[in-house]
Amino acid sequence: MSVLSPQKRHLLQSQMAALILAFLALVVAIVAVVGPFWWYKDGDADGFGDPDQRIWALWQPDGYAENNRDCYDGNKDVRPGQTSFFAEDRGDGSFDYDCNGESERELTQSGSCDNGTANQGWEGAVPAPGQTGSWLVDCDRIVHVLPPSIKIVRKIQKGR
Ligand SMILES: [Ca+2]
Ligand SMILES: [Ca+2]
Ligand SMILES: [Ca+2]
Repeated sequence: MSVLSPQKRHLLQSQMAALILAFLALVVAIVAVVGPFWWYKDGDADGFGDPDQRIWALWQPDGYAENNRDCYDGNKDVRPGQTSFFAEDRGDGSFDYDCNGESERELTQSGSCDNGTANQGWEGAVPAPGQTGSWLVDCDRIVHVLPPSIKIVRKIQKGR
């Protein structure tokens, strides 16, 4: 067994310290270039992750997304960019399907009957998403009866 001289031991320690510093610099460079290393749970597999459920990993784990933009991870129809409308709430009572923080309604116009010609739309107040209302579709002129009678149908308001 050989014993290192103090000079050789000092040189070896300096080389080890330089090696550790180089390794740490490499890790920092990889994180800066390759990132992100945070992954977000994508329980409904719509490609958008839950901001409240994240893990750290070098590679993307199964069931996780790179982004944290899913506002409701229990429904794959709820995601940023959704443009469809739905008659039922997304699962938590909300109709915010496109994750912009608001429930939009598909139909907002009011209906009217103008000299027997129907301008299609809701009769009365515009119902909330998921609620039904009376939708004016036609005005029937009936001889001797004024104002014209109104045909109405029930229609479900859809929201997103
Ligand atoms: Ca999701
Ligand atoms: Ca979703
Ligand atoms: Ca919305």
